Amino acid sequence: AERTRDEVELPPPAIDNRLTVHPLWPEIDRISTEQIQAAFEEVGGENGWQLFAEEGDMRMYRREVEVDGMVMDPLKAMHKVRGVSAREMCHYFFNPRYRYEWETTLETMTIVEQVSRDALVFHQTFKRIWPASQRDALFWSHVRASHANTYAVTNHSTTNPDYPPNAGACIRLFVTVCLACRSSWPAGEQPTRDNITTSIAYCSTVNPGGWAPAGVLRAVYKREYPKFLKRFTSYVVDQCRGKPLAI
Ligand code: 16C
Repeated sequence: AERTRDEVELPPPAIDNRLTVHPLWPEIDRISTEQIQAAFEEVGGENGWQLFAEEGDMRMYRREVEVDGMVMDPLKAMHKVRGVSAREMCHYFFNPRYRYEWETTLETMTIVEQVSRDALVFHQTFKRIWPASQRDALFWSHVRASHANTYAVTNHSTTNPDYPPNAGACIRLFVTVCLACRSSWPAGEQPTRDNITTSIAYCSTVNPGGWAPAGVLRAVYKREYPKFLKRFTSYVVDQCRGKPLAI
Protein backbone atom coordinates (compact mmCIF):
# COMPACT_ATOMS: atom_id res chain seq x y z
CA ALA A 1 0.00 0.00 0.00
CA GLU A 2 1.15 3.53 -0.69
CA ARG A 3 2.35 5.26 2.48
CA THR A 4 1.24 8.78 3.22
CA ARG A 5 3.69 11.45 4.40
CA ASP A 6 2.23 11.22 7.88
CA GLU A 7 2.80 7.47 8.15
CA VAL A 8 6.42 7.83 7.06
CA GLU A 9 6.99 10.44 9.79
CA LEU A 10 5.24 8.63 12.63
CA PRO A 11 7.50 7.58 15.52
CA PRO A 12 9.31 4.41 14.37
CA PRO A 13 8.45 1.16 16.21
CA ALA A 14 12.19 0.46 16.76
CA ILE A 15 15.17 2.74 17.51
CA ASP A 16 16.71 4.33 14.39
CA ASN A 17 20.24 2.94 13.73
CA ARG A 18 21.61 6.44 13.11
CA LEU A 19 20.81 7.35 16.71
CA THR A 20 22.65 4.38 18.24
CA VAL A 21 25.97 5.46 16.65
CA HIS A 22 25.64 9.13 17.69
CA PRO A 23 27.80 10.49 20.58
CA LEU A 24 24.62 11.47 22.47
CA TRP A 25 23.20 7.93 22.35
CA PRO A 26 24.40 6.60 25.75
CA GLU A 27 22.94 9.65 27.52
CA ILE A 28 19.73 9.66 25.47
CA ASP A 29 19.16 5.96 26.12
CA ARG A 30 19.86 6.16 29.87
CA ILE A 31 17.77 9.26 30.58
CA SER A 32 14.87 8.15 28.40
CA THR A 33 14.73 4.76 30.15
CA GLU A 34 14.81 6.38 33.61
CA GLN A 35 12.20 9.00 32.71
CA ILE A 36 9.74 6.53 31.18
CA GLN A 37 9.96 4.28 34.22
CA ALA A 38 9.43 7.21 36.62
CA ALA A 39 6.54 8.54 34.54
CA PHE A 40 4.42 5.44 35.19
CA GLU A 41 5.12 5.32 38.93
CA GLU A 42 2.10 6.17 41.05
CA VAL A 43 1.99 9.48 42.91
CA GLY A 44 1.24 8.45 46.47
CA GLY A 45 0.72 11.43 48.78
CA GLU A 46 3.51 9.99 50.93
CA ASN A 47 6.11 10.86 48.27
CA GLY A 48 5.37 14.55 48.86
CA TRP A 49 3.34 15.12 45.69
CA GLN A 50 0.65 17.78 46.11
CA LEU A 51 -2.35 17.96 43.81
CA PHE A 52 -2.66 21.50 42.40
CA ALA A 53 -4.96 21.17 39.42
CA GLU A 54 -7.78 18.80 38.56
CA GLU A 55 -10.18 18.92 35.64
CA GLY A 56 -12.08 15.94 34.22
CA ASP A 57 -9.55 13.10 33.87
CA MET A 58 -6.56 15.45 34.28
CA ARG A 59 -4.65 15.61 37.57
CA MET A 60 -1.52 17.67 38.20
CA TYR A 61 0.88 17.27 41.10
CA ARG A 62 3.98 19.18 42.11
CA ARG A 63 6.66 18.87 44.76
CA GLU A 64 8.05 22.08 46.21
CA VAL A 65 11.82 22.09 45.72
CA GLU A 66 14.06 25.12 46.12
CA VAL A 67 17.82 25.15 45.57
CA ASP A 68 19.61 28.33 46.68
CA GLY A 69 16.27 30.15 46.62
CA MET A 70 15.49 29.06 43.06
CA VAL A 71 12.25 27.19 42.44
CA MET A 72 12.77 23.81 40.72
CA ASP A 73 9.44 22.17 41.56
CA PRO A 74 9.04 18.84 39.74
CA LEU A 75 5.66 18.41 38.06
CA LYS A 76 3.77 15.24 37.33
CA ALA A 77 0.52 15.18 35.40
CA MET A 78 -1.86 12.34 34.54
CA HIS A 79 -4.55 12.45 31.91
CA LYS A 80 -6.76 10.14 29.84
CA VAL A 81 -7.73 10.87 26.26
CA ARG A 82 -10.18 8.94 24.13
CA GLY A 83 -9.97 8.37 20.37
CA VAL A 84 -6.21 8.75 19.79
CA SER A 85 -3.26 6.39 20.22
CA ALA A 86 -0.05 6.72 22.23
CA ARG A 87 1.90 6.79 18.96
CA GLU A 88 -0.21 9.65 17.60
CA MET A 89 0.15 11.65 20.84
CA CYS A 90 3.94 11.30 20.71
CA HIS A 91 4.05 12.11 16.99
CA TYR A 92 2.47 15.53 17.55
CA PHE A 93 4.59 16.26 20.62
CA PHE A 94 7.89 15.30 18.95
CA ASN A 95 7.48 16.59 15.39
CA PRO A 96 8.51 20.27 15.18
CA ARG A 97 6.11 20.87 12.25
CA TYR A 98 3.21 21.15 14.69
CA ARG A 99 4.90 22.83 17.66
CA TYR A 100 3.83 26.43 17.10
CA GLU A 101 0.25 25.24 16.81
CA TRP A 102 0.02 23.97 20.40
CA GLU A 103 3.03 25.39 22.31
CA THR A 104 1.98 28.81 23.64
CA THR A 105 5.14 29.62 25.66
CA LEU A 106 7.33 29.56 22.54
CA GLU A 107 8.91 32.60 20.92
CA THR A 108 11.35 30.88 18.51
CA MET A 109 12.33 27.31 17.68
CA THR A 110 15.43 26.23 15.73
CA ILE A 111 16.37 22.68 14.79
CA VAL A 112 20.07 22.54 15.75
CA GLU A 113 20.70 18.95 14.67
CA GLN A 114 18.69 16.27 12.94
CA VAL A 115 20.19 13.16 14.52
CA SER A 116 17.76 10.55 13.19
CA ARG A 117 14.06 9.90 12.57
CA ASP A 118 13.59 9.66 16.33
CA ALA A 119 16.03 12.24 17.74
CA LEU A 120 16.50 15.99 17.21
CA VAL A 121 18.32 18.79 19.00
CA PHE A 122 16.39 22.05 19.48
CA HIS A 123 17.13 25.60 20.52
CA GLN A 124 14.04 27.40 21.79
CA THR A 125 13.42 30.84 23.21
CA PHE A 126 10.39 31.42 25.42
CA LYS A 127 8.11 34.33 26.07
CA ARG A 128 9.45 36.58 28.78
CA ILE A 129 7.87 36.39 32.24
CA TRP A 130 7.90 39.83 33.80
CA PRO A 131 9.97 40.83 35.83
CA ALA A 132 12.47 38.00 35.08
CA SER A 133 14.85 37.93 32.08
CA GLN A 134 13.86 36.03 28.98
CA ARG A 135 14.87 32.34 28.91
CA ASP A 136 16.15 29.97 26.24
CA ALA A 137 16.84 26.23 26.21
CA LEU A 138 18.95 23.80 24.18
CA PHE A 139 17.78 20.20 24.44
CA TRP A 140 17.70 16.87 22.68
CA SER A 141 14.35 15.26 22.03
CA HIS A 142 13.86 11.54 21.52
CA VAL A 143 10.73 9.53 20.72
CA ARG A 144 10.57 5.77 21.20
CA ALA A 145 8.29 2.79 21.46
CA SER A 146 8.51 1.35 24.95
CA HIS A 147 6.45 -1.40 26.61
CA ALA A 148 3.37 -2.81 24.85
CA ASN A 149 1.21 -0.04 23.28
CA THR A 150 3.48 2.58 24.86
CA TYR A 151 5.33 5.46 23.23
CA ALA A 152 7.24 8.24 24.97
CA VAL A 153 9.07 11.47 24.15
CA THR A 154 11.93 12.57 26.41
CA ASN A 155 13.49 16.07 26.22
CA HIS A 156 16.67 16.88 28.11
CA SER A 157 19.05 19.84 28.12
CA THR A 158 22.37 19.53 26.33
CA THR A 159 25.21 21.78 25.14
CA ASN A 160 26.53 22.88 21.75
CA PRO A 161 29.46 25.25 21.10
CA ASP A 162 27.40 27.10 18.47
CA TYR A 163 24.74 27.90 21.10
CA PRO A 164 26.63 29.06 24.21
CA PRO A 165 24.51 29.79 27.30
CA ASN A 166 23.83 33.34 28.56
CA ALA A 167 25.48 34.92 25.50
CA GLY A 168 22.69 37.29 24.45
CA ALA A 169 19.68 38.65 26.28
CA CYS A 170 18.48 35.19 27.36
CA ILE A 171 19.33 33.18 30.47
CA ARG A 172 19.69 29.47 29.69
CA LEU A 173 17.23 27.27 31.56
CA PHE A 174 17.56 23.50 31.99
CA VAL A 175 14.75 21.12 31.37
CA THR A 176 13.93 17.43 31.69
CA VAL A 177 10.53 16.50 30.30
CA CYS A 178 8.88 13.17 29.55
CA LEU A 179 5.55 12.58 27.86
CA ALA A 180 4.74 8.88 28.24
CA CYS A 181 1.56 7.47 26.69
CA ARG A 182 -0.07 4.04 26.87
CA SER A 183 -3.06 2.93 24.81
CA SER A 184 -5.68 0.39 25.78
CA TRP A 185 -8.89 -0.98 24.29
CA PRO A 186 -11.38 -3.70 25.29
CA ALA A 187 -9.89 -7.22 25.37
CA GLY A 188 -10.76 -9.29 22.32
CA GLU A 189 -11.56 -6.23 20.16
CA GLN A 190 -9.50 -4.50 17.47
CA PRO A 191 -8.45 -0.94 18.42
CA THR A 192 -10.50 1.78 16.71
CA ARG A 193 -11.06 5.52 17.24
CA ASP A 194 -14.27 4.60 19.07
CA ASN A 195 -12.83 2.17 21.63
CA ILE A 196 -9.24 3.34 22.23
CA THR A 197 -8.14 5.24 25.36
CA THR A 198 -4.66 6.64 25.94
CA SER A 199 -3.30 7.28 29.43
CA ILE A 200 -0.79 10.09 29.60
CA ALA A 201 1.90 10.75 32.17
CA TYR A 202 3.74 14.06 31.70
CA CYS A 203 6.71 14.84 33.97
CA SER A 204 8.68 18.05 33.89
CA THR A 205 11.50 19.60 35.90
CA VAL A 206 12.63 23.07 34.93
CA ASN A 207 15.70 24.70 36.49
CA PRO A 208 15.25 28.41 35.74
CA GLY A 209 19.03 28.83 35.41
CA GLY A 210 19.13 32.12 37.28
CA TRP A 211 17.09 34.27 39.58
CA ALA A 212 13.34 34.45 39.08
CA PRO A 213 10.86 35.43 41.80
CA ALA A 214 9.45 32.26 43.40
CA GLY A 215 5.88 33.55 43.73
CA VAL A 216 5.65 34.67 40.11
CA LEU A 217 7.18 31.46 38.86
CA ARG A 218 4.78 29.22 40.80
CA ALA A 219 1.81 31.32 39.72
CA VAL A 220 2.92 31.06 36.08
CA TYR A 221 3.38 27.30 36.05
CA LYS A 222 0.10 26.68 37.91
CA ARG A 223 -1.61 28.45 35.04
CA GLU A 224 0.59 27.29 32.15
CA TYR A 225 0.95 23.53 32.76
CA PRO A 226 -2.83 22.83 32.81
CA LYS A 227 -3.27 25.14 29.82
CA PHE A 228 -0.56 23.24 27.93
CA LEU A 229 -1.90 19.74 28.63
CA LYS A 230 -5.51 20.61 27.81
CA ARG A 231 -4.55 22.48 24.66
CA PHE A 232 -2.08 19.84 23.46
CA THR A 233 -4.43 16.87 23.99
CA SER A 234 -7.39 18.56 22.31
CA TYR A 235 -5.08 19.63 19.46
CA VAL A 236 -4.13 15.98 18.85
CA VAL A 237 -7.78 14.85 19.00
CA ASP A 238 -8.65 17.53 16.40
CA GLN A 239 -5.73 16.59 14.12
CA CYS A 240 -6.60 12.88 14.19
CA ARG A 241 -10.31 13.28 13.48
CA GLY A 242 -11.18 11.45 10.26
CA LYS A 243 -7.67 9.98 9.83
CA PRO A 244 -6.97 6.24 10.06
CA LEU A 245 -5.86 5.21 13.57
CA ALA A 246 -2.05 4.72 13.79
CA ILE A 247 -1.12 2.15 16.43
O1 16C B 1 6.95 20.19 27.33
C1 16C B 1 6.52 21.17 26.75
N1 16C B 1 7.05 21.63 25.62
C2 16C B 1 8.15 21.01 24.92
C3 16C B 1 8.29 21.63 23.56
O2 16C B 1 8.44 22.98 23.59
C4 16C B 1 9.47 21.10 25.65
C5 16C B 1 9.66 22.40 26.32
C6 16C B 1 10.16 22.54 27.50
C7 16C B 1 10.46 23.86 28.07
C8 16C B 1 9.68 24.10 29.29
C9 16C B 1 10.11 25.39 29.93
C10 16C B 1 9.21 26.49 29.57
C11 16C B 1 9.63 27.75 30.24
C12 16C B 1 8.76 28.79 29.75
C13 16C B 1 9.04 30.09 30.37
C14 16C B 1 8.14 31.10 29.76
C15 16C B 1 6.69 30.85 30.04
C16 16C B 1 5.86 31.93 29.44
C17 16C B 1 4.47 31.85 29.89
C18 16C B 1 3.58 32.72 29.08
C19 16C B 1 3.54 34.12 29.56
O3 16C B 1 9.55 20.01 26.53
C20 16C B 1 5.33 21.95 27.34
C21 16C B 1 5.85 22.97 28.27
C22 16C B 1 4.79 23.67 29.06
C23 16C B 1 5.44 24.75 29.87
C24 16C B 1 4.55 25.31 30.93
C25 16C B 1 5.19 26.47 31.64
C26 16C B 1 6.20 26.05 32.66
C27 16C B 1 6.81 27.21 33.39
C28 16C B 1 7.93 26.72 34.25
C29 16C B 1 8.71 27.81 34.88
C30 16C B 1 9.80 28.28 33.98
C31 16C B 1 10.83 29.12 34.66
C32 16C B 1 11.16 30.35 33.85
C33 16C B 1 11.95 31.32 34.61
C34 16C B 1 11.59 32.76 34.29
